[in-house]
Amino acid sequence: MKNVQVNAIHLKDYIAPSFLVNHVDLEFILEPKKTIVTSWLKLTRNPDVGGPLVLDGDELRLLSIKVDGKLLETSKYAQDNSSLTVDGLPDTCVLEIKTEIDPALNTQLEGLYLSGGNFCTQCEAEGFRRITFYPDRPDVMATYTVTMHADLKSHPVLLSNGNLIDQGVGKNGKHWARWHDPFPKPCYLFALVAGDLACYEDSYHSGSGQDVALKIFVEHGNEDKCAYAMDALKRSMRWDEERFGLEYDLSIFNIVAVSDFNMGAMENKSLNIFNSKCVLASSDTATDLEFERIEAIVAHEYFHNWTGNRVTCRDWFQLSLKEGLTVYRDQEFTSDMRSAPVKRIQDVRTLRARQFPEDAGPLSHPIRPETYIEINNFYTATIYEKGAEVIRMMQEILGRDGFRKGVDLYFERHDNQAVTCEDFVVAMEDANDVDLKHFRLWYSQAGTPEVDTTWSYDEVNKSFTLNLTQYTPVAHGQEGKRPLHIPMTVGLVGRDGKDLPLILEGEEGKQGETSKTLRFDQEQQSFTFISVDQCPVPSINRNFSSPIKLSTTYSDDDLRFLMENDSDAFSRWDASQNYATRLVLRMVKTIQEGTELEYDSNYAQALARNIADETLDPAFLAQMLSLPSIDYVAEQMQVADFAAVDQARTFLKAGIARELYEQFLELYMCGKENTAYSPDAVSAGKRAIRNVALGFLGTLKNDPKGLDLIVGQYEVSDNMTDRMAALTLLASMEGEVGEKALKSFEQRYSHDTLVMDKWFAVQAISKIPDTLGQVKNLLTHPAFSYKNPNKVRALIGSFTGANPAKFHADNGEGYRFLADSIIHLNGINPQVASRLLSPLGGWRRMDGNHQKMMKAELQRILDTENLSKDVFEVASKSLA
Ligand code: 0A1
Ligand code: ZN
Repeated sequence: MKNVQVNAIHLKDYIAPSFLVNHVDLEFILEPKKTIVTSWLKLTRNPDVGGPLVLDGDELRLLSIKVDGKLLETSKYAQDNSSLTVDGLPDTCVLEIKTEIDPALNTQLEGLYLSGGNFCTQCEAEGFRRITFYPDRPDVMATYTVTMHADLKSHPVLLSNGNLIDQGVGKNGKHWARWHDPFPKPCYLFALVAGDLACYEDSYHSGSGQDVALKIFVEHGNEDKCAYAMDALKRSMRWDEERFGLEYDLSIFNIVAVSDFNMGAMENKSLNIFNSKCVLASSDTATDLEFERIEAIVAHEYFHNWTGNRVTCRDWFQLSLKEGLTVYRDQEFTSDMRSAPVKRIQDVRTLRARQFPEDAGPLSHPIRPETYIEINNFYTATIYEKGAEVIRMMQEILGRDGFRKGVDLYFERHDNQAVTCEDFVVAMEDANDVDLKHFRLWYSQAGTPEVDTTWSYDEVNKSFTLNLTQYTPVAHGQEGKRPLHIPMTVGLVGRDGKDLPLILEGEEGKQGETSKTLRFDQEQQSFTFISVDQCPVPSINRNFSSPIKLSTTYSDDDLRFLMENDSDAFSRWDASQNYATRLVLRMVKTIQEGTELEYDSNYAQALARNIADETLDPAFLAQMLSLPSIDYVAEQMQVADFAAVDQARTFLKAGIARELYEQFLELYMCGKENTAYSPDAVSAGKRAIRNVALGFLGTLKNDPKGLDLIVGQYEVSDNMTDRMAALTLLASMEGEVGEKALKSFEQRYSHDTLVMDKWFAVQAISKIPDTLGQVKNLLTHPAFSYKNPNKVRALIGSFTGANPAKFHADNGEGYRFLADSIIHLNGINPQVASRLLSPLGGWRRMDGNHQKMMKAELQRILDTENLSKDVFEVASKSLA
């Protein structure tokens, strides 16, 4: 490591701020290379805490400081490269600070920067300190008045948080606007936008009769791609009133879409800033999945208005307080808008693909971490997705009404406060008069619990006993794991495929339930059901009631039985995944032993019975027919062998395609619709099943019919979902057919930067022999830029994160490519660089040869001059 100043922050060191800020006045004179920021902070000493005022600052040029209007002598303050300390201040005063910043040079995209010539900000987590000196911590909450001056011609739109209270035209072609936000907020929710933007407008009439002006600002020419996001916003506003009784609290709500953005979107008070990828959609440019994602992200950011903004986090260790809860809320919203089981399946797929590996690897941390070096590295699947699972378990334990009572009490107690995860759990406890002390362990203990199950049926006593054992593996830095309180939902499926009534021993009074949530909170526990008149197949962890890894003694027959009969859609799908994973792993062993692969047709037959079941929702059937990913299967191995998994999975897929050829053709033909494209869930489900069928047909080499269908679909489809599904298959075909399609796509969409991201990604995940060579060539394509996070993720991220068989190539060139990319990006955008790193952290699960190469690349990254904190933290933890 060279030139890195490492300073770990610990939760146990939390102390309240020495000064509070009651109000902030900000003035911006906006110029791309030289912006002058003046702040007037109305300060009050915090009576509980002594010490000087310490303000954070990063890459700021200090011009002057005044206290109550008087210039402060230089001896009264001290400055280093990250802070400004002012001693001897009166208990209340107004501190005036003038600074200069250079937005044009800001390639980190934190603080104030330029995107396509427009000024915009990103302050979470610690970007505000790159705008002005300030106590940049979420427990300092203030009201804001913001005045900005800019060139009228080039930057006609001037926006900030709250309400527009004044505006005018100045001299020399300048104009100005003043905004006031009446709600106290931490500075990470501050936002400013100045630019030349088109506006798509609508309005919302709230349940209590308030009118809210809704505006989406986009680059000129994109106005026709805002309708879906706007509709999603209005549905979110209505849903939050109906489900949680939460109304919007201002008369204006703005969304701005920018092309250069590190994440998906940001919930700044009343001025959400979005990655344009998460707003813009039309049938010709966005896939069904992207429409769904836009809906979810618009909802997520809107829901933050209460869970995050009105009640915020005391410190960044509490990040899951707002993120876990808000993800849970957006998941519930999507379930209500679309198919609940399909949504649950998609969320579990994400959790298993992203959070489980994180929790089993070197970056494992609890949903409330205890230490970090760079907070930007903690916007993780654990904080977000596992955090949402923890909230979901509370709702499972308390019931929907009990959960709602807890949420109501949380807002009653903590509105306009910065609080902790503990405060949320206490509100749940107090509102329901329950004790969740044991449950709290989910907040502090890292790792995915593993639950082993065995069962027995007592023919004589007609009882069924389920034995559960839990164990959480020792994760990085956390020894001595304790048993968790796991809500485990189970059912018993009878021979006729119907659920049996459940009577738990000792609870004879309760009858009629066919699903029951058991309280499993010890290392080992047995649960006996009585009056079970036949030997059932148990259905365990229904609807994924807890985020665990389940190991069972199911026979292949049991899994097929559940695949065809389980009334719980999630468990039915999970049985299918489980079975397919088993088959692929068996074949991997065969490949490794060098013997001939054999195809087992039982799985395809169980799928065939699902295809024949006309009661199934097409969107669900599409999930049933989608094999587990290469990563997921490899994750189940002691030593991952991606090449063998890829080979086995392809063999299985082709076998199924051959066996169910007629069914897939029929699914494809019958699902054809002649109506115009609509992004709604039902239509999307129909396209999903057709494209899954096409994917199977596409695995059959030398099948001209399948190829004709794919090429035909590429050429005639009227929407991006179908076009992209076909292009993905074609891009993995060597020779002219793939090249031709890629060329035509490039020509058709070269003007649309978001669509070009798809073009980059589809080539990065291709199976052709020299995918990496292709990716390297594309780095010099005029549409590619290292400065644009979407481009980097589409091309580099897709190759290293979504093409495991190529990334782990035996010659190590995939690893070298990733390390080179990270080293290059470290100097441009450390956040993006560090987020790309995770695939290298998986070295422990590889064989000795791959391990050596991966570790060498991590070391090469660590040896880089001027390594950012972001990259240093992830690389050093990955190697440790
Ligand atoms: N709070 C936003 C996401 C976000 C997080 C971090 C960022 O910079 C480090 C930017 C945005 C959300 O949950 O949507
Ligand atoms: Zn969020």
